[in-house]
Amino acid sequence: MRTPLIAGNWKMHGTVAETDERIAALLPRLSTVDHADVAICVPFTALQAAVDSTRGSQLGVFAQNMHHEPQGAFTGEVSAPMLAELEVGGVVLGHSERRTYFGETDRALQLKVPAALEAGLQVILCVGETEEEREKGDTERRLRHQVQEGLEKVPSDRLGDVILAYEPVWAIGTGHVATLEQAQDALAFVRALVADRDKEQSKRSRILYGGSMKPDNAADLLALPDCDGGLIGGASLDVSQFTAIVEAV
Ligand code: 3PY
Repeated sequence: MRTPLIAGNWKMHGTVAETDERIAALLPRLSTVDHADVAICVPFTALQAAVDSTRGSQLGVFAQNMHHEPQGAFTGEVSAPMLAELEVGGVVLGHSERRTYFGETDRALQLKVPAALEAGLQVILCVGETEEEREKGDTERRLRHQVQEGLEKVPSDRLGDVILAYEPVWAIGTGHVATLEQAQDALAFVRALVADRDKEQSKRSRILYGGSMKPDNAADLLALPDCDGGLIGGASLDVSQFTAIVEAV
């Protein structure tokens, strides 16, 4: 009932030329994929090229950040209507690298998530605990705070439109992956938090696992009852690895 989504988070990788090249290699490999949605999340400077070269294909294009205001004196920022104007399909919000290196707060995300939806963008809202929080037994408290704040201003009837990505911070870019039990517990907990707001909407919510997902662990993670896809870091830059993950759904 929920179409899985495999989204490649390219982070700060890819000139326009490299983006075109990678997409040209990817598209033929995805042409028979009808069991999952597939998207790439590219740097701002490559968005236009990615939109142009994926037009008419099944490959979606997401940005990796945006400001909550539609316009204004916010030097260096880009708004949701600006992304929508480029025909970008969605945006990743609250990735742990943005939280850690750029001070992105749950309060800021509370404004960004509804602003993105209002502009017609899909949203992947990332949540996840640090290693220290997990060791202290604070995982659920952290996830509760991030999910509740991030969704607070989303109208109830749109809750199921927000894609959530559970990404344990200690698994991002480290090669460490959550055990299947840790991942399923957290994914189910995230869904239960949406259900606290609206049970029916929580059945529509797509919840992804992110954090060192690779071809050799993807099938097991993607088979978890509450896993509706993956947000893929490093492996998404390699066309063969990314395709293998899509095929593992
Ligand atoms: C990773 O797997 O490293 C990610 O950051 C996915 O977003």
